[in-house]
Parts: sequence; C-alpha cells; structure tokens
Amino acid sequence: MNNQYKNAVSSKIKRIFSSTKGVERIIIANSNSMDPNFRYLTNFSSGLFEGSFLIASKGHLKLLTSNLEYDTAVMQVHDAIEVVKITGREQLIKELSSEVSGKAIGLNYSFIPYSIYSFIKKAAKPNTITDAYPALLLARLVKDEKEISYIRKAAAITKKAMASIEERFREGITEEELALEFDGLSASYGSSGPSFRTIVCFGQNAALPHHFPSKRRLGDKDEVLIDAGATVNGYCSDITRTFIERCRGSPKWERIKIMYDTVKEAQDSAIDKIKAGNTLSSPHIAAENMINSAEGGIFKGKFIHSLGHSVGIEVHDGGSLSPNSKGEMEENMIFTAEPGIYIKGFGGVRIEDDILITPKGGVKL
Ligand SMILES: [Mn+2]
Repeated sequence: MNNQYKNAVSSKIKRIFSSTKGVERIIIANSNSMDPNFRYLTNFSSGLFEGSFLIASKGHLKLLTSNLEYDTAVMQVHDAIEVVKITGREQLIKELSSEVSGKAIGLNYSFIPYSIYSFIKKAAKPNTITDAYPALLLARLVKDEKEISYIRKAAAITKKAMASIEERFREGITEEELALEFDGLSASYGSSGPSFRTIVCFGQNAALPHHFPSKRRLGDKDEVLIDAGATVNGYCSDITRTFIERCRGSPKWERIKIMYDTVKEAQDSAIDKIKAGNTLSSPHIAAENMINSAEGGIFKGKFIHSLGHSVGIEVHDGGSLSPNSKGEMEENMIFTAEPGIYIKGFGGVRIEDDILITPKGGVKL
C-alpha cells in the first residue's frame, strides 16, 4: 500500500513517544474488546483482534495476532505495520520477549486487564512498566488532516440528518422509533454507524441529559431533543439539537423559548473563547456565567455538566472543556461545545456542535 499511512502512523508514534520519558516500547494489548488506541494506530476498519498485541517502537509497529485474524490484518495492512502470525503460547512469549525483555515499556493502564498486565510482566520480563495512557491521550487530542476530514464529514452527516428528521415528527411516534429513523437517515447519508446510542427525548425527558429512548409517545406540544453522532472511517461526530417550535402556543412556550435563546447565547459565548492559546477552562466559564446570570438568575445552577469533551476515534476522546480543565487549547484539537439548561418536570434544552480549534478561533464542523 502507499506511503500516506506510513507518514500518518509515524507522526502519531512520534507524538506519543514525545511525552514518555525513556520508554522504548508501548504495547497495546486487546482483551476481549479492542483498545481504541489499536484502531488509532493501525487505521484498521475491520476485525476484532481479540487477544492481539500491537507493539510500538519509535519507528515501527509490530502486530502479533492469531490465525483467526491474520488474513483480516494482512488485507488491511500497510507498509507501516509488520504482522506476525501467532500459533501458540510459546511463540507468543518468544515474540513478546524479543521485543520487551529488559526494556522500559509502557502499557495503557486505562484499558489493559490485570491478567494481561501480569502475563506480560512475567512472561516477557520488561525492566520497567509505566502507564502509557497520558501519552496516548495527549497524542490523540491533536488531530492530523485526515482525522479532521473524517470528523468534518461525520459532523456534516449528523447535521444533514438533524435537518431532515423534523419531517418525521408525528404525534404518537415513540422515542425509540424516532431514534431508529434517525439512525437510518444517518446511515443513508454515509455514516458507518452511530458513534453512540442515539438519545431522543420528548418533553419532560429532555431534562435528563443522558436519557435513553423509551416507549414515550410524542405529544402535540412536546419539544424534541436529539443528541446523536455518526462515524466515518472510525471517527466520530457528536451533535445535539433541541426542536422547540412544536411548543408554540402551549403554556410551555415562553419559558422554553427563553431557555433556548439563553443556551444559544451561552454556546456563542463559549465558542468566542475557543482559540489556540486560551485556557481549556475559559469556554466553560463563559457559558456558565451566561446561563447563571440570564433573566435575573432564573436558570442559575441548571447547567449541570461540563461544556464539552474532545471527539476523535472515540466520541469521548479523553479531553474535556470543564471549569477544572488545566492547560491550553492547541491548534487542531476538536471539542464539543454543548451547554444546556435542565429543569426537572418541565423539560430541557441543549445545543451541541463539534468545534475545531485554530489560531484564529473556533470553527464549527
Ligand atoms: Mn457530547
């Protein structure tokens, strides 16, 4: 295959090793499920790779995988990865030891099961083991051009689905049914699958930020909140829209309209603060101040979560925009900006977009 993968992989590896001190190998060990960093480094879009080991050194990736997955790996492999077929435990130990024995290695403590950790420690005898998670997280926060283009495409698909879902609103449809229709639209526009379980809330359910779609039926004057995402080449989008026009003419209308306008202003003021070099905490603080001080304080304390999180190969990619976030925003990070107001027993409004950080400011994807 071509060199573009090699370049992308080696710059990812370079970013990871730039924040590990003295580490010679990083092992991404899949258990029954796949460490997202496995996809991040290989770019594989097919295969489960249970029990496989991906060994990263400064200039190289080596994949130790079973007979079962070997052909799937070879089909997708590019010249940045060496694939070794493992046929038994003894060979696995030999291969691991030859890479790891006596060396300083990093493992992803946020993923690896203790059983695999101790297997590597005992069987491959590294000199030291440290946590590679902080380095992986830091590397993944800054996206390359390809990653940005995938997320941009995923966001465009979700926005298109948000624009056409309104025609499907009809009295009596359940949240579950509407969520399925949303996922169908999203797939028809090019999504490989939802980036997380689609959230659909009618009326009062919109006061619960992580409500799962239920059998509740849409009433004549209910607002509809949809929080959903698409995937393109494994990269995620995450977008929320609250459709309040349906409430027009109901007793709820005036209050929910004020809520909507306040959330919109809060999102605008957060995005104004999104810029390379600004602190990671400043966008949240701007949005929270806006919500707390609006309308003489009637929504004070009703914004009950962080402003946003980084999106990438995972929908929650590790970083966050919260009042406690330390450090600065950097060019080509992508965060959600998703302020909301939630009033129990009444309803809720959230507006969420995916924002690319540039030196000039935040760009909505
Ligand atoms: Mn989100």
